Amino acid sequence: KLEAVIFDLDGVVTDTAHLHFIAWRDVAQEIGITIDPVFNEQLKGISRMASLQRILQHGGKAAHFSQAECEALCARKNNRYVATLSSLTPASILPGITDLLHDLRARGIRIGLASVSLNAPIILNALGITPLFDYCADASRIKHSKPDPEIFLLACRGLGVTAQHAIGIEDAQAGIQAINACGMAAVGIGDDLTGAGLLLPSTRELNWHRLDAYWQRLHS
Ligand code: G16
Ligand code: MG
Repeated sequence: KLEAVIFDLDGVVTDTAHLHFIAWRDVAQEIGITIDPVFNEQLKGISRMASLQRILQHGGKAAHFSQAECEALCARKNNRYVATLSSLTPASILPGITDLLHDLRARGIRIGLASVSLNAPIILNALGITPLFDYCADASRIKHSKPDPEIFLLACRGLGVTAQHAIGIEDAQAGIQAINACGMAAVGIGDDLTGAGLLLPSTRELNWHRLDAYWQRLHS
């Protein structure tokens, strides 16, 4: 029986990926590294410090910055990013998500959030949907970002469900890997993801009926 649905935040509930990209692009530019939207795909679901490490590597500057300098660069990126979050309103929720959240609640299916973003609580508040989530995994409590399953397992534990009774929804390849690694059923949002049992081009196609049909198909 399906007991819970666990959502990724960035790219599934709202499109903060673009805001992360703008902030990283500007900080990278200041240290002489250029990043583009294709490279940005690799930063989805990856923690702040891990993102910086990938950017430095990409620019061939991995050994150029001390730990303290890296922390300062992360702080600079986060300040820029957080400043852009004030643009988020309930209208920033991706299509289909609000209806799905209400349909899940009406059916008694528990709702969780598995975002490695330390800013997730601010974002849910800005979107006005904090009360719709039964449990949000606290990103400050995990050691490994996606593709490690840690954040999804933490969400399952917080919801009081086992991974075998839950569906995870992700837009990043690292996120799909994390869902599969804990034995949950994976729903992918996007067109070039591998390993998702159900792949939908956008959240517009995401609804209770499709999730239910997917679950029935897996368990028949
Ligand atoms: C999100 C984004 C990542 C970002 C991470 C950490 O993960 O996809 O690009 O680096 O959060 O965010 P912050 O710097 O706000 O702590 P997720 O798990 O929501 O896809
Ligand atoms: Mg995402």
